[in-house]
Amino acid sequence: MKEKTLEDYVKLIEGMRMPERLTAGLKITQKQQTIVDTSVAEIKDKGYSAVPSFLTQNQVDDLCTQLEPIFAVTGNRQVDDKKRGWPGYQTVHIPNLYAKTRAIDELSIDPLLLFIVEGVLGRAFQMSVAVAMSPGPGSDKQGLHQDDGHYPVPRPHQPLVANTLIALDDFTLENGATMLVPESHKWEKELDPKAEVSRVEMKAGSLLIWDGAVWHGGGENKTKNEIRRSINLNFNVSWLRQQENQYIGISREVIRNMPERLQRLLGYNRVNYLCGGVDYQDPLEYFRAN
Ligand SMILES: O=C(O)CCC(=O)C(=O)O
Repeated sequence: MKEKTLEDYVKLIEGMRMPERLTAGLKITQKQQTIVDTSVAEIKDKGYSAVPSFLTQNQVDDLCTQLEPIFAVTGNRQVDDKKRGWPGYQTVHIPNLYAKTRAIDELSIDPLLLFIVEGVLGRAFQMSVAVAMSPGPGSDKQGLHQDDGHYPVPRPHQPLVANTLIALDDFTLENGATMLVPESHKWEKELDPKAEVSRVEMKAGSLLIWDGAVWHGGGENKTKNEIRRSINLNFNVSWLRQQENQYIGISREVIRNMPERLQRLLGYNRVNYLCGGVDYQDPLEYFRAN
C-alpha cells in the first residue's frame, strides 16, 4: 500500500461527499410507486404489508431449482426451550446465503423491494442477514418474537429493521402462514399473551415485509406433506451492526464479482460522511484498490 502525503489527505478530505442512496438510478413504474406508497403506509400503521405477485411463477421456479441444495439441509430439530416458549420441533434456517449461492443477488437489489425498504428505514440501510427457510410437516409454531431485539433501545422507537419473507410456496393456515400482532411495533410494553394474532396467507411469489419491532412468528405446519419455503432478506439501518457479519462471511473474491449496488447493500458503503469509511475513502474504492 502506497503511503499517503499530506496533500493526498487534504484532497481526500475535501473530496468527501454524502454517499448516494442505494436506490439512486433505479426506475419503477407508476403502478409500482403506488405499491411502494401503500406498503410503506401499511407498515407504518399496522406494522406489516404483503405484496402479491412480487415474483412471477417462472422466477419462483428458478429460485427453487437454484436453492435446492440449500433447502436440502434445512430440517427440524427438537427444542426443549420452555422458558423461551419455543418447545417442540423447530426448523433449522440456513444463513450466510451470499457465500453459498448467486441465486438471490438480483432479487436482493430488486428496485421495488429497495424502494419499500428505503420508505421504512430511510436512506441509510443495508442487508443485515439473508436466510433460507423451509418449515416442513411437523414444525411447531414459533414463539412470538421481535427481530430488532438485539438492539437494546427503549420502545417504541423508529424502525431499525425491515424484515421480509419472499414466499416460494403458498403460505396457508395449514402449513404455517406467518403470525403477526398488528400495531405491536408501537408498543412500549412486552408481549401481551392475549394479543390478537393475524395470519398472512399468500401465494408463492408474494413478498411479506414488516417492521422488525412487530411481534411475529412462523405458524405450526399441520400438513402431512407440504413444506413452506421462503427467502428471508432482513435489512437494518446501516448505522447499526448487521445481524450476520457480512465482511467475514462472504469472501473478497465473491464480493469483487458482485454488482456495485449489492456490494454497497452488503455494507461496503459509508453512512453519511465518515462512518464506515477507510482512511477518508469510500470503503468500496478502498476495497478495489487494496
Ligand atoms: O416463517 C415465518 O413465517 C416467520 C419466521 C421467523 O419469524 C423467524 O424465523 O424468525
